[in-house]
Amino acid sequence: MPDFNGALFVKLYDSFLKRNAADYSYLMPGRVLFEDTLAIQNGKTDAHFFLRGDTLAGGKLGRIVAYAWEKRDQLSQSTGDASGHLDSLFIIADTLSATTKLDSIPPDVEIEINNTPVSQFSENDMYVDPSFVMDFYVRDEDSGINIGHGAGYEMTVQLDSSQDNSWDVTSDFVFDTGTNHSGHVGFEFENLLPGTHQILFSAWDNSLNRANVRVQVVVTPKNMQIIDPMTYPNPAPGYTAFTFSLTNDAQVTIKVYTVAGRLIRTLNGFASRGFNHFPEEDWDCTDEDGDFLANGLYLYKIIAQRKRSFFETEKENQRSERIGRMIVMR
Ligand SMILES: [Ca+2]
Repeated sequence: MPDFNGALFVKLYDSFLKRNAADYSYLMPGRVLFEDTLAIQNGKTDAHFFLRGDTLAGGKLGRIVAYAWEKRDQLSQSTGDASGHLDSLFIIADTLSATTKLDSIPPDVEIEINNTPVSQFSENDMYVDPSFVMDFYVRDEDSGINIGHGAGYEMTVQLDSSQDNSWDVTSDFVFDTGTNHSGHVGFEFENLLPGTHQILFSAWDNSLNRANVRVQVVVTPKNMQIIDPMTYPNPAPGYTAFTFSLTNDAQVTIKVYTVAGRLIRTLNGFASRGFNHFPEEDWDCTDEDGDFLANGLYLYKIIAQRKRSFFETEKENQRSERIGRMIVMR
């Protein structure tokens, strides 16, 4: 049909293999060698793909199935969908052919987290909520991306180098239309524990070169908390520091008051998730005018405002305050 324009889904299977059991024989279906959605222009399409001969079962019972649908606009009349299949394909590895270019370069992988390319934010910004989506865009110029070589050559996502947290995503991989050289796969992480996580994505090309791409993310809990606020030393002999732990990296403000409630000093800075000694070089117990505080009891308030992750807008539960007492005794 020369006026047919649309798309063709095509799937090629390796040959059925005859297996013999004790008193009967049966046919094992062949695995998928190639699968793609191709653009049809004026009734024609073509596909090129790469298979390694030594991974083929081979035989006389290969199959190809195809389904075509038309790209319709509302004004033109549809010529309808079409489907077809071909059995008994002869599948054989051409081991004599040496025309294939040697490919020793693994696929190139680009990663997005919640639709933002990882390359677009600095390492300090790799903060994510406990649930997030990653997309892996894979490209291989020479031999194309491998989705059909079976055990040992899967496309995988692995969390924290754990075999128990390794997922085969090969069947979710989608080629870009009309090529087996590029495509992408998405993966959703749900409710990861707060803290640092390593994510490893692996993909093979058809010459069996493997790309391993690692990303480190820091999962932050939703609620900002200040834990165990204290001063040390206390009483302060003329210097002291505020110590506390945080559930998230935060902008920190510490306000020091007299017992009558008069604000006499404000300290600002950043503090990290985990234990903090603030300020790093201690505070010399001076007020805003640079005068030493008189001996006695003081109150302080620590305010931590969570550093927002790259993706989120300001939320109420990202701020926490704690009040404490300290004594100056020189
Ligand atoms: Ca390659």
